[in-house]
Amino acid sequence: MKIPKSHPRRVSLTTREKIAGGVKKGITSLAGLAAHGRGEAFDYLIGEKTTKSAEKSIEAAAASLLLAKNPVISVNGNTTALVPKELIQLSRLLNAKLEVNIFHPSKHRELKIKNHLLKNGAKEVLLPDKDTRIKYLESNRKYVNPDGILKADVVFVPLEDGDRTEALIKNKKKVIVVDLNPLSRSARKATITIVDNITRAVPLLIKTIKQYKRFNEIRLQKTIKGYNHKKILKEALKEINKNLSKDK
Ligand code: PTJ
Repeated sequence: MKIPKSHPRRVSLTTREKIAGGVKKGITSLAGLAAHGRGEAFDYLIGEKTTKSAEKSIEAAAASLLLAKNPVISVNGNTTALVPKELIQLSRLLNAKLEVNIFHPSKHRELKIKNHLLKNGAKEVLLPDKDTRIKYLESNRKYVNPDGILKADVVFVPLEDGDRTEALIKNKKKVIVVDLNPLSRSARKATITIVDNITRAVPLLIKTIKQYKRFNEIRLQKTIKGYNHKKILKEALKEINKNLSKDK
């Protein structure tokens, strides 16, 4: 569908078209549409902009990814439909591997995701290995690649389910989540949570990493130490409250 440039809801509708396109291409699951709708509702509540608390999370995420020895970017059906080029750019900047990891099992969709990323310029995309698992997880997401998530010290997992976030943490990994819902289990369980739309968060993360690349380790560690997870989630909820009580 062609959305007129003048449409007041153009950004939101264009993003929705991308997700619908992901389903048509066989990249995004049908459940991914429902997840996107939930995200849209929370985006409305935060004012469809990157909030102050999200900016702080992005700074901590940038520092943590730059200090990581083996950072991995986990991709699924929604993120591949919405920000394929940006995820590839992020992986190049960090020298981080891209790994397909989906909740709704489908070998066919895993390959579609991989091929879509390759078509968009990725050099390499890892797939889960049926003989390699992480502990403490029952869902399809337990299967990982031995050269990717299994070895990773920091995993970037935009649009996550809470179970895997918890399992990755138990497997001694740092987990950076992007989730518009500050009340979700993934948001609560992650090491760092960015309460923002993936479509805004990833470009801003890229910009911040480019700036932080010149910082030394002490400076980056200081940024991470300044991040207070519980406080950030409280701030995100306050921002929603403030937004709701505004006179429109
Ligand atoms: O491709 P698969 O099989 O891995 O499936 C992907 C989904 C997203 C369907 C799967 O991971 C899933 O079921 O996720 P959940 O548990 O529904 O959680 C998705 C979370 O992402 C929800 O809390 C939404 O609010 C949030 N969300 C949705 N769209 C966005 C978002 N957060 C940031 N940016 C978005 N665009």
